[in-house]
Amino acid sequence: MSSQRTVHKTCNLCEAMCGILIDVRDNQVAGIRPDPDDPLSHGAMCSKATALKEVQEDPDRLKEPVRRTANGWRKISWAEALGESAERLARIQLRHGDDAVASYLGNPGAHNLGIIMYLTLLYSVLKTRNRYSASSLDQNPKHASSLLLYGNTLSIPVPDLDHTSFMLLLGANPVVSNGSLMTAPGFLGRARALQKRGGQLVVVDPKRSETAAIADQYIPLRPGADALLLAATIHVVLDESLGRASHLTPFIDGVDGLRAALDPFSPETVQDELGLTASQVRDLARRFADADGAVCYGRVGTCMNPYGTLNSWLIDVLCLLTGNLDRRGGMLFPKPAADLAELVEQSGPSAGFDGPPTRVRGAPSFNGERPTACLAEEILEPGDGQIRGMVTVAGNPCLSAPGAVKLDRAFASLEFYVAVDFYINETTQHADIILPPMWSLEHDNHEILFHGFAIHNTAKYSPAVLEPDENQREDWQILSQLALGIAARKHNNPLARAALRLAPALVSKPLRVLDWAIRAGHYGDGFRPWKKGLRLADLERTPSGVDLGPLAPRLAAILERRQRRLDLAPARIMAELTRLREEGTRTVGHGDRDELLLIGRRDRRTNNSWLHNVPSSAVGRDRCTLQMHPADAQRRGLTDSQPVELESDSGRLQVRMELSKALMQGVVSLPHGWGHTGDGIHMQLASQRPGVNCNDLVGDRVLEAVVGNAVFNGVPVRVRAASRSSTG
Ligand SMILES: Nc1nc2c(c(=O)[nH]1)N[C@H]1C(S)=C(S)[C@@H](COP(=O)(O)OP(=O)(O)OC[C@H]3O[C@@H](n4cnc5c(=O)[nH]c(N)nc54)[C@H](O)[C@@H]3O)O[C@H]1N2
Ligand SMILES: Nc1nc2c(c(=O)[nH]1)N[C@H]1C(S)=C(S)[C@@H](COP(=O)(O)OP(=O)(O)OC[C@H]3O[C@@H](n4cnc5c(=O)[nH]c(N)nc54)[C@H](O)[C@@H]3O)O[C@H]1N2
Ligand code: SF4
Ligand SMILES: [Mo]
Repeated sequence: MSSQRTVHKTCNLCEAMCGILIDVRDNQVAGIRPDPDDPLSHGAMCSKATALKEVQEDPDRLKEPVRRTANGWRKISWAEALGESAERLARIQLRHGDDAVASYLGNPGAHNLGIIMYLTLLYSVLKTRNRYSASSLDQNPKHASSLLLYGNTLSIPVPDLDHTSFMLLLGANPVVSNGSLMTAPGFLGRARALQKRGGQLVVVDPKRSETAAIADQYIPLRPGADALLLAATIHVVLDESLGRASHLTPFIDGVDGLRAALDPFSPETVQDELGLTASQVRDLARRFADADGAVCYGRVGTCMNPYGTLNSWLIDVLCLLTGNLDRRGGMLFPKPAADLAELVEQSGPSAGFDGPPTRVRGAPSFNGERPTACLAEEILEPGDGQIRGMVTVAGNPCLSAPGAVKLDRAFASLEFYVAVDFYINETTQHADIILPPMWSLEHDNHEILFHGFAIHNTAKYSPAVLEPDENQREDWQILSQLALGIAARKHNNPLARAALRLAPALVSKPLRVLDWAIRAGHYGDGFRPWKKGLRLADLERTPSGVDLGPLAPRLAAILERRQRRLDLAPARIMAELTRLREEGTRTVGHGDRDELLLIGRRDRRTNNSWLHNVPSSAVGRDRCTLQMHPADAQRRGLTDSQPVELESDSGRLQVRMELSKALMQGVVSLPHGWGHTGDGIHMQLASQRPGVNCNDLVGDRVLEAVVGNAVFNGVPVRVRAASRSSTG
């Protein structure tokens, strides 16, 4: 590589997929700038992009495998690290059965083509039913709703943000998060453009969030009440015949069943519980139905919720009934160059809802995975199928998952644990061996998942920026070698040995496999060399990305191909509506007058739990504070900046107060991803500003009903002045 150059890259830190230009001098990052020519992001970039360089240069980042010993961490060779990890995991499985080893995949895995491709190999070797991931913390309800409606967990419609004239947004704060399951770089600019062309943004949230602050209308809603609001809104659409026929009408079944199930949810009936007047709901429904192109979008606030799947489903059905599904300006299905939804479909039917329930409490599994909120008990509870060995990849569940204290104890008790990660953090501190992969600047990539959720069709190749050290490995190399090593030990017979000797030669670089996926995809040549079609080489030749055009209606064709109809009265959803009628939305609270409901928040400079060790995020005011409305504070005699004690049924912690009128009364907010305490972690900057872990307060008992998603929001807490001023 020459000593001075500029590389076109896609930032992999969040789902927005901003195109960036990285100036490189002497194999170091000299600067990071937005790429104005990227056909998706058009020069959008946030300040967090700096962290790409900072993680690269972080002295705490591991580059070689380490082993935990009585005298601290010791560097070991890759051969030793991989060999011993394979040996120990295989031994546990041979002795105690396949389920005795679990895997957990964290959020950054979704951005890493190598992980997406080769984790499957590891899964196929481990054959364990104890598979867990961050998906059951944040988005399985949406995947479940898509499976119910469209027959594929990855067929998720996204807002046609650049053409819509009405956006109803629930439980998301894209001005800060930059969007999720909606890849829309530069959300703020796009929202302003929507308003400029006469459109409206309406935000429903317990907090006047940064997104609500720019909205045309802000509707404060108690945590967990979305299902009631959505049910009542659709009730109005059906009751007032506001629905619109569309090209999808011939595909719809079950409207009468839905109408009957929604009967108890008229705005007049639910208004007291909802906390909004019937006329507010009717007005919202009418404006949504009247708009020339409307989108309804809900994210983590609607998923991390006892009614997550129901919410996600009602959101799509509201769009469908008002003629806003699969139309310009409404919700549309992206058409990516390498279509993961179709690749997954071709590899066989999804495990969907059919997996066996969990061993200890019989919670549902979904899509071949068990709820991460059940992980701790599956490790701690003795018996057949108890987890004794663990592989984590790009995850930090001991901070990120509910019941964090218990999970920490569970991880500490494991017989053997190997982590694929480059930080020694709250979770990986418990590992016996850590296998650190290269950082994203050191390898090439293609955001195969998030192109599938993008609001404009593009395809981009993201090359390596810097030369790695000779001894570094990529995630896919680590995962494939670990998988083959385990297979060799589990299937120790001559035939398997011969096959496994050949196997490493068959393991291809992920980007080579991607080329096949692109050629087989919507824009490819279908492997007919005489036909012109998109290839990986075209992406490489167009460094800012290939523009594949705006999203366009395609659901009817998808449904025809899948021989599917749109069922508006599936049993699982009907059962949820019955539960909503019988139990209401106050399932999480105790009705204690002193109680407040805890919700989460995100901060511009961080990313979940793992960007607190870079200088740009470790500056400025304390961001791990408890936000509370001044009236709630006054009632308790609390003041700004005061240390308070926060207690839930699951735990207790001390934190500093921050008065904020943005919150509804009765609701308090604490960010997640903090709590970098203890001697075990090796993240110097993060340890200096540890904050507290809100998941010490979030218990693991309450689950979303259909898929067992974690319920982080609406947790009842009690707050009082701290007895001593020792806060996190
Ligand atoms: N209370 C509460 N809890 C929450 C949330 C909330 O809103 N409230 N949000 C939830 C959400 S949405 C999510 S997604 C989860 C996230 O939960 P997790 O995915 O479990 O945790 P992260 O904090 O994202 O940790 C990511 C880990 O991946 C490592 N990593 C980064 N890049 C790479 C890579 O390229 N390869 C490998 N192998 N490792 C890498 C980092 O070092 C870090 O250890 O947290 C959830 N927890
Ligand atoms: N800067 C930054 N960006 C991130 C991340 C980060 O940690 N930091 N994390 C990334 C990840 S993994 C994800 S999944 C996305 C998430 O992206 P978003 O879904 O946009 O998540 P949040 O920003 O947490 O916004 C959730 C909103 O839901 C509200 N809320 C809470 N409970 C309820 C409820 O019951 N009903 C309703 N209607 N609203 C509720 C909260 O007040 C908050 O405003 O962000 C990604 N981007
Ligand atoms: S918005 Fe997300 S993708 Fe864009 S620069 Fe910021 S962190 Fe990176
Ligand atoms: Mo997430």
